[in-house]
Amino acid sequence: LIDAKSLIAGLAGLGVSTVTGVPCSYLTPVINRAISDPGVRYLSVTQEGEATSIAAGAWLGGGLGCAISQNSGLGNMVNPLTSLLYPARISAVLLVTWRGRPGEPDEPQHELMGRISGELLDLVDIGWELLPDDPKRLEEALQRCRDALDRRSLPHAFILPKGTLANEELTERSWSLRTTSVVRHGAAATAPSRISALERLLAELPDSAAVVSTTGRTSRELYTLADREQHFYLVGAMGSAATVGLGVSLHTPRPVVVVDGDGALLMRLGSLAVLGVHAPAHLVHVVLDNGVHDSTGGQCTLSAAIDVPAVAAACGYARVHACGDLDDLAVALRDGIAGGGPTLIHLRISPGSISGLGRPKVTPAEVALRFRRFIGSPYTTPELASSTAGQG
Ligand SMILES: Cc1ncc(C[n+]2csc(CCOP(=O)(O)OP(=O)(O)O)c2C)c(N)n1
Repeated sequence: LIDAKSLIAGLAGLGVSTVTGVPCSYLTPVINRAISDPGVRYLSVTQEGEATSIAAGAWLGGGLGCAISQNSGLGNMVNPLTSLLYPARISAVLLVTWRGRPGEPDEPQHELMGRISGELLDLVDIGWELLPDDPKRLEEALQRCRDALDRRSLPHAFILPKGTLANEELTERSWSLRTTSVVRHGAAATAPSRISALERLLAELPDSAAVVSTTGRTSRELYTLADREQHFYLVGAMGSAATVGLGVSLHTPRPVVVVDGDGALLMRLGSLAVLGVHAPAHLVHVVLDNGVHDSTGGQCTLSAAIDVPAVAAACGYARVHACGDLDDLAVALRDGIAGGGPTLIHLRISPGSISGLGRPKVTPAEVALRFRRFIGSPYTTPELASSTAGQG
């Protein structure tokens, strides 16, 4: 048996700053330890795909994420693994349990995944090995993981068989309900276009702010308006922009502005709960709601029937603005950038895009690397800058 304390210390030694996931009984000791261990931050989420994109955000923010999952959650991880971490060459550690190991009695729902877990990781080009149950071999396994992360800049996985970890007590605080009232700015006669909303957003943001934009035309329009090192364009991983932004935001005092679509937001509605509860104070989540999947031909999303700002407020976002026009957007952005968030800004926009829309010429891996460098570059909070002004 290995103890969870050594495992967490070993992961922290690899540079893991954030551990995040959904429990599995095989993982109980490691989660119980991660929750209380001062060496890492643990984030409970609603779904393993969120854990994967938070881990991606942790790397983009200059740290390293470890996403933990029962192997039945591998399916939930596949989308961000294949369409975000793989193309952007983002390192992460995965800790995946091995329910349904062939030859071990287990529940019927684990049989098939138990048989294919290793092959599934092979298929999605993720290196892996069994987590050793012998403390002496743990160090070597962690060293191999470090080498793999350095060599490939992709996720590397440990598969955790039953009974690998010694028991660990659970000390956890519970969450309390926090709801906010929505600031409703009033409806506009005509909804602005996405490009004009993005133009206004760029005009309002301080240069220190990082921007994470959702897949499809939002990222393409943002890129067309201005291609800057502080932009991270999601090329895939629909619905993951907010959790990527959360992972980034945990690693930097900079404002992090997520630009989302209504279809993408609704695809991962659980993320609103994750952001509301973990409450990144400098994260501003802007939802440009055109009511349709504009990028794929304009089919309706469900958003016309959903009060997105009310959902965000019920999930614990600290500030929520329902905007009617671009001036409201500017007011709400200034409010969000000031901190005290997370802030959700909802703006109804008109469907459609500009003609001659470009696609990023920089590769996702280049975008990721320069974004990570940007986050790590010197940053002084505006308050600090003014208080030290004149000191030469
Ligand atoms: C998992 C997944 N399903 C479907 C798609 C195809 N897809 C790309 S963009 C998009 C529409 C996104 O809609 P929304 O977030 O409302 O943004 P809009 O296109 O309206 O700007 C879809 C369905 C995808 N990229 N990933």
